[in-house]
Amino acid sequence: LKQKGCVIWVTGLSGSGKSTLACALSRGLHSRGKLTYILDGDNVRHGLNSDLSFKAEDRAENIRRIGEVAKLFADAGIICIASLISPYRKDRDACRALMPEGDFIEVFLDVPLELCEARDPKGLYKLARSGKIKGFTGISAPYEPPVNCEIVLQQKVGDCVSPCVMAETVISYLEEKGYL
Ligand code: GGZ
Repeated sequence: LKQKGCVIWVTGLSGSGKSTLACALSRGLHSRGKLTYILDGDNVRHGLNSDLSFKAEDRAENIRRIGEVAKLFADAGIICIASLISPYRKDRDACRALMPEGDFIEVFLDVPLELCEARDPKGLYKLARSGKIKGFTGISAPYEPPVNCEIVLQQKVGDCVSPCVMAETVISYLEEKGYL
């Protein structure tokens, strides 16, 4: 097997486009003949992590488990894309520490809260503002942006950035680092 596995860790607010980027990235890598697997926080919370809530300790456990599973995929030579809010720096750093140097690539979807809230694809921000969801990231729970991550994908209000273009940025990075 020639493929070297790694973990691409996509972090950002709800509605920042993590799942969309993960899909576009996965498609781009498939078209280059690479095996990928997406671990999406929202999906994994329906199965493996269905016992976990959104309080800080449970988010930490959600992230820890996804980090461990992502490591297994990477060990198998697969490019594992983990997309979850992962709001706490220490939880993300703990996942990074599981991996060999260089094999954890953190991608920050840097999208202003006002843009995520304007999109509100599932109506969750509205519920959070009205107090119907407590401890919602960005509204009533913290989000700690990465300080030294590998890739920052910034969007500003009024920007129109296609997911494919963002995926290509990540793919170029992987090429440069010898993962493709
Ligand atoms: C943040 C919440 C919450 C609260 C439900 N805070 O945008 P979505 O809807 O589809 O994805 C979000 C998902 C967050 O799950 P993660 O596993 O990514 O979170 S974490 O990494 O913090 O463990 C959001 C929805 O669940 N959601 N309640 N209170 N997002």
